Amino acid sequence: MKQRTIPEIAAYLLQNDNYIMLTHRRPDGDTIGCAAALCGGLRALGKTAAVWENPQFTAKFRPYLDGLTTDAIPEDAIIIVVDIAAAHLLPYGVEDYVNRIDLRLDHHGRDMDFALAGFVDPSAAACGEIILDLLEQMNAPVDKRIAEALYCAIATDTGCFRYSNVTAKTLRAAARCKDCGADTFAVNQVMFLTKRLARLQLDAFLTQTTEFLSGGKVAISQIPDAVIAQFGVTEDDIDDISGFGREIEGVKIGVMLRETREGGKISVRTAPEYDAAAICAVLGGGGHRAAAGATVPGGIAEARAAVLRALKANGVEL
Ligand SMILES: [Mn+2]
Repeated sequence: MKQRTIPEIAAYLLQNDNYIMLTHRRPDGDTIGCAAALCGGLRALGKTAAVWENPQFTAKFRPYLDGLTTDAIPEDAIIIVVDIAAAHLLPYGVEDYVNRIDLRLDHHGRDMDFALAGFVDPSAAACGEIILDLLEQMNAPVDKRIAEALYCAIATDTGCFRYSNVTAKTLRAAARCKDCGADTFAVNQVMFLTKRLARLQLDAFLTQTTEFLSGGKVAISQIPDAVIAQFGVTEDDIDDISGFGREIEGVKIGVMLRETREGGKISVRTAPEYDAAAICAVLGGGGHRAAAGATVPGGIAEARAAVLRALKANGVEL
């Protein structure tokens, strides 16, 4: 990927037209907020733009996407990926586009061969910070709707500004969203202050089944698909579940194991003295220092064995 500057990308977007935004597999608030905001901003500038209809979009984020999505990718469209850390995280249905991604806007400093050109800034807590800079560079009008999409992106990727990835720039970006009319309380209410009973039942299950190792420093939690079915939890209920173990007092490394179609999914959340990305790198995964993930062949048992191996490889005594 050729690294460009924000002004270069702004000039490119202003000169060209016909844009399709792609969001990542199992889309979260950051990728969706970024796609919605960039799409809205480009349209406000008179451009043709749409967000590709990711088959995994969920109900919670649907309001941000209303009227912006398309099922089609025109032959001559310029394809932009937002918050997609690696080629294998392209959404289901567009895997074939892997070698024709024109522009990547992201804050994950990995898989740097992915996309032809773009801007990757690993110091940004959320990709939403980058999109806000880009929209302002283009002099795109940031209205209430765009501001709320960006606020959602930034707030969800920072656990509502509680995580170690938050910088002064992150907080300033949130303030700019508020200046532009974002109803931050309304977004927070949906994203952070509301839980379905099914989620609390899952929390109760995890409370009883989480395994503690290394004198309580390491917590390993497992969510088999059968448990998801039993409680009727949806992806929206558990989009922040990876942080479950790490929130327990004394836990420095919280691990969440789940079953996916690709295999056993491992999510790792760490205290500042440990590096989640390095732990997951042992298993071919990656992410940020405080939050990272990997997927290994097999199911939860294989994922558990793999993460124990990765922890040992990182000097964690079990
Ligand atoms: Mn992100």
